[in-house]
Amino acid sequence: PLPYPDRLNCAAELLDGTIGRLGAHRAATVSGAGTVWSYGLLRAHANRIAHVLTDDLGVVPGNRVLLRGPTTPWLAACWLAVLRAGAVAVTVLAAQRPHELATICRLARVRHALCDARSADDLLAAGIPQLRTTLYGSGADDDLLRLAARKPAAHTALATSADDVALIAFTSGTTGRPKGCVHFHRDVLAIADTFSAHVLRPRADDVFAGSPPLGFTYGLGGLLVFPLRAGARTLLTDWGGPRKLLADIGRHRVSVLFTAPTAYRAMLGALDGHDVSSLRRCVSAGEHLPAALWHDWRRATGLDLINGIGATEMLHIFISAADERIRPGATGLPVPGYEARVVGPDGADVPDGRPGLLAVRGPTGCRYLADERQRAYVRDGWNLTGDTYVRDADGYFHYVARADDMIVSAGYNIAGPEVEEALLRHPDVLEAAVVGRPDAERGQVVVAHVVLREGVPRGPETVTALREFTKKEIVPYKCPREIVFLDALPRTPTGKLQRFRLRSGPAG
Ligand code: 3SK
Repeated sequence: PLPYPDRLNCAAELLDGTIGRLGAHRAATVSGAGTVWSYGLLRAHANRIAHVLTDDLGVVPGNRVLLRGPTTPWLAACWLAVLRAGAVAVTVLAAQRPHELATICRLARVRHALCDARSADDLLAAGIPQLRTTLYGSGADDDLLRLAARKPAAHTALATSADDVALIAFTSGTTGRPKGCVHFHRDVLAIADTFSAHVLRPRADDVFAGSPPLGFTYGLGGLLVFPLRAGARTLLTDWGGPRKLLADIGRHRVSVLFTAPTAYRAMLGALDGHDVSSLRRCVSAGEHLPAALWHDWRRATGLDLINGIGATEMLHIFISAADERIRPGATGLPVPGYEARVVGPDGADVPDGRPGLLAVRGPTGCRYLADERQRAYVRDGWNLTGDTYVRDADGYFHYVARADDMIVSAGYNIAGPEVEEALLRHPDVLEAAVVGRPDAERGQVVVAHVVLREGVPRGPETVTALREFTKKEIVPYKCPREIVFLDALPRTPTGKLQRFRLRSGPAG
């Protein structure tokens, strides 16, 4: 167990703790426009906002506060303020629409919202009863930042318990029905003291950047919690595509990068003329990382991608590997502090080399907010993530597919990601998603959805070329029966593929 005291406020640890160890003057955040805040200034902003929350808005410990806005240092200051005040942060994505915001507020009993003025329309349009929304960045008299400017820079963070709720992170998974995942103050530090401390191993002189938003726990950990715990600097700006991220890496001398395989692939296609020599750690999570992409990134940059699997339910990454432990194509080993197994439907261990369900446990875990799906996710203290994995004889974990994405065709089990990897090795293929479509004769048939590189014709000659190609790469029974060309694959706002939409047809 991690040695946390009973009284613990993670936001105080991330600010006062880091300042106590390293001083208040070092740079903490950088905005997209290049404005740098020191740790001292970030704490002062968070403290002033905490005063507004408690003194002006009537927020009391345990109240849930919705946070919505683009990724900026102000959003980070609001998040820290909510936690310092002992309230609970419910950070949502800018892409979430009014009905989703209303559902989240209903499920989490949210009564207050702090919202960037640029993201206000959908929240106000949601017409959420009893929600008191305070805007920041509006310039109005009652703007949060105006109110905060009148408050003292000093504030004593509430002495929350290590097991008090710090945040509720919503996931709609890849299937649509939102679930709130409850995480405690100790969980926020635990992700920094496991994956970050033992696998990522950041330094105080690092500069973090990446694509996931703070409303996705991948971004919250990678771009806020880990850098603050390490006393490092973090660039807080929205994802603006591969070219912008590459330009930011050069401009801000970014050394630690958090993004997903799709973005690494897109960056490879846009690398020319960009200086990425400052990078030293590149983390890939959110989706399966094919071995071919790992090698392509290494060839182009000289850097070894640190693969990992995380989940909103677990808060962050629990299987990963860095440096000499990396095995391209494998996700890695359990992060120190976590245990992982591969089990059958009865919960018994499956022999190494055979596919089964991934089961993990460690300092963080799933606590769904009043949701019956908790029973299926946590069994006998093990979290069943919904992924099919194989563990090899050396203890490495290899991703096969999402458990509900296995295709059974004429009695054969086919993992969509293996077929996708084969397609992605073809130079004309930019993205691929493979699903099973019901078929009277075979049960299911393999259907590939492909995004082609610019300029490649979408005609039958490309279909034939891709089918011939995959037949040389994988056993023929796994090859797609049908290939559909799309402009883009359907994804969640956090970038995860929504296969269920492809199963019901490309327009589904
Ligand atoms: O959902 C994910 O894929 C994820 C990955 C890394 C860290 C956190 C999360 C939620």
